[in-house]
Amino acid sequence: PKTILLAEYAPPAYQVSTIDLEFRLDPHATRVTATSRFDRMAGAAADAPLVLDGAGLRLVSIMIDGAPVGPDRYDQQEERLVIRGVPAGFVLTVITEIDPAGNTALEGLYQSNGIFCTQCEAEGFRKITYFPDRPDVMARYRTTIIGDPVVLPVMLSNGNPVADETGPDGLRRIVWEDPFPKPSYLFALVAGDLALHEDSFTTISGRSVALRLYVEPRNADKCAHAMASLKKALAWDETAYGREYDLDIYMIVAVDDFNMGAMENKGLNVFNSKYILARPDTATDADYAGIEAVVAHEYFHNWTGNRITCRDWFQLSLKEGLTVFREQQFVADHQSAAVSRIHDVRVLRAAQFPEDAGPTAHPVRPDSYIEISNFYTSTVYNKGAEVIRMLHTLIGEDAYRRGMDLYFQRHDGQAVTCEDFIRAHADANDLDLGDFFRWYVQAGTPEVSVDTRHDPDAGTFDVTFTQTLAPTPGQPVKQPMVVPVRAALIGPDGAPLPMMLANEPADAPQAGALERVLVLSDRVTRFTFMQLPERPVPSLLRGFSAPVKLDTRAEDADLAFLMGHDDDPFNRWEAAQTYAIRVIHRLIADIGAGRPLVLPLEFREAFTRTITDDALDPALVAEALTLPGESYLAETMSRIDVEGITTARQFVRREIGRSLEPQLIALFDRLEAAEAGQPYAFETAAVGRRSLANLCLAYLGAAGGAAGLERAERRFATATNMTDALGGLLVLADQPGELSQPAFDAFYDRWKDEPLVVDKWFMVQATASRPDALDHVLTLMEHPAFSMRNPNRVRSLIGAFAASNPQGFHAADGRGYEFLADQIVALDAMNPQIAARLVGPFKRWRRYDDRRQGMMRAALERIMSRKSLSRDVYEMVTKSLA
Ligand code: BAL
Ligand code: ZN
Repeated sequence: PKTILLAEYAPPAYQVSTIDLEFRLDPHATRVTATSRFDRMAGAAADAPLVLDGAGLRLVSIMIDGAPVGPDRYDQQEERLVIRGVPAGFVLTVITEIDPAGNTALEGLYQSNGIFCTQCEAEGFRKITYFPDRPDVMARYRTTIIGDPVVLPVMLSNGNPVADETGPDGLRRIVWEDPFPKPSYLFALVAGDLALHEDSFTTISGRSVALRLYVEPRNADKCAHAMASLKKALAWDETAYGREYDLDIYMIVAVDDFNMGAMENKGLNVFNSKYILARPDTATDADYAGIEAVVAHEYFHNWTGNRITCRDWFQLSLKEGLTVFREQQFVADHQSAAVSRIHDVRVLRAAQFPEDAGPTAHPVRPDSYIEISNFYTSTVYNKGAEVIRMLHTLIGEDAYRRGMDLYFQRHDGQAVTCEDFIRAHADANDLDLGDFFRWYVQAGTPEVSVDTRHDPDAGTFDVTFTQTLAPTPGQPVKQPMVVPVRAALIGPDGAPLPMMLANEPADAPQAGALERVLVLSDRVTRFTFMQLPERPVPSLLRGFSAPVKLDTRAEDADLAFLMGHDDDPFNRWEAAQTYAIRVIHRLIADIGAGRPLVLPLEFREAFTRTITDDALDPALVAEALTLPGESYLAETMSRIDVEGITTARQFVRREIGRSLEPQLIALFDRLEAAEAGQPYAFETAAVGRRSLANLCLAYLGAAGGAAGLERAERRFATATNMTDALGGLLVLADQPGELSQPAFDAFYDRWKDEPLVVDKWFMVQATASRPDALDHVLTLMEHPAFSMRNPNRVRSLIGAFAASNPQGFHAADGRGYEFLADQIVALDAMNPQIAARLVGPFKRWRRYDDRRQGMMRAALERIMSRKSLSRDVYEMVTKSLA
């Protein structure tokens, strides 16, 4: 497979102004006629051939300006069609035939439960017709869909319907026109038997927009939350970014088989049903939150992605990082801001930090790829969002808005680069952001260490930051990054102190502020603060103002102080996490040395103070008391100790559950009583209460006491919403079979007709801690409800086991590795994108002990030895082995 390089980007020789697409729908033989107007670009050679992308197509015919083009004029290559001797301007008509029902890769046009639907990002359009399938070719689309109206009563494409008639043959022809030029990746078509949930929104300028949500008829009662989320998103983008929706119809379709979470096709989003369907008894609070976030995310793409798109796929973060940041701002404004920031950081640490430290580390703007589908990564999305957040922090809200306004004004209708985005902010505010751009081009997570020195006589407090950035594949030497550190100095009474820098005029912009943004731009940066006779406790990187690993070298006592006093809720949580990580690391060392395990008294006391403080927000208490996940703990160790992490973490959970049983029961009962009789509402306070109640139950379950298990059984059996039911089930799942199996059986029996709930049933079992974890997964693979063709199901069972059941996956006999390798090979023949995602758990193989390293490498080599691997899996495996 060929490596594509950013350095080799060249603009297309021909542009397309309009494309007229006609689809004669048939499950196995859909005929596609594409008629496009091409014009040679200024500067292109007169004999430049026309290069079209196409894959898996049956070519029926080609015409130029109505005249057939014979095989002597074109070469049909594996994924390209090259036509020679074309005029400067012409109309090309290509007829192809495709097999949607046989399309298991779910790229291009395929069927999900009989519904025709498309997924064209990044390079799926080439599986529909021959076309310059690249984002810098933007054309106006007119789409005719021809099908049997009895089987396909709903037929949709981008834009507005402009004609609709049923012919004497009984077939319906509907024509859609999208007035906005767009790249092929934003094309969409849907046809099937779908129920409509409709509403409307009046935009800021008074236009009425029809909002249409299409789902399979059995799901008609699960649309209200997605629709409410969509309306919030339309309103929010008007006030927060001054962006109004631009078409008369906004459509969303939910399908069960979907590789991604959702897709922002112009005016016609197609969604994984997981991010649309919700009813209190079928969806958890986390599902409700996910729906609100993803519906908003796809809507925000209308401006950041669709109106202004990427010049090439290396620029993916131009739209994704920015849109994730916009989504995060929206969520912070609608849910708990502190909790949502904690969640952002949890995701970053669990997924992106390991990626940055592993064999597939790449910059936010990658400079090479083999298969672009492999670059829909946490680095491009989540670290990309952190980069926009840092820009916002560095220049401030007003300057950021000026920069965004200029970006929209300057580049509307264009396909642009990350440089264009940063230049808009620099030009709008007369700033030099050249060094900041390093965040786009250098991979790796900077490590920042802090040294402090207090001089009571002089009343000065020095804070010295030292940053390092380790080499990553292809980048042996790095420049220092521009790191914004939001900071405060907390006095002994818990109040933040004025921050005066030495040699700073009293009227300097941030002089004396209680919180400041300190900017690190060199390897070592020192700040001296004045008028501090008593040593303050620094609160650094507040709100996680930069995606770095910060080592404050704080004493345990300082961490305990910040846990109780920091006025930044994120840093209170962070202090608790840092403290918990230290405790777990010390326990891991004790396990290694054969010492008896003891939970430190001060840690237990800090924990007790937090759960018994009624003044605290339950949601934040739940976050503070949730131990760092195993993946992040693994990330904090140079050599990952699988058994040590699990044993130490389990020990802490069990000890807390045991030693604080009365307090946890009292708190759980109080929270449950507060909820009793209340109808379910996805509302911040109620979500916080459910979250904390389930956490109490989890600790009680870890201790295994009768009172806790009785509560888990009762909650599972009597819950009226899925959040509570799952809270109970998760506790029962880790208990012996006589407790867990009846619960699983009852759950399946009740929910077997709800695919998204059945996914949960698979996932809870795949991640349960049980000695026969792999054998149980193998049994579940034979269950009639399991299917390799459904990505959600694969993620729920195989993906969840490999990524979130470390005891099972990393079992010392290596069977977990063999299992995953087998599944990757099997899936690669069906759905390469999903197969490549499953390689993820192998990527960190060099961080494990020698025996596991050997077994994981052998599993990767076995995959490599297969003939005809997809580009997707080939790239992930070769990079992992390199
Ligand atoms: N563009 C792919 C799906 C998403 O990030 O919105
Ligand atoms: Zn996106």
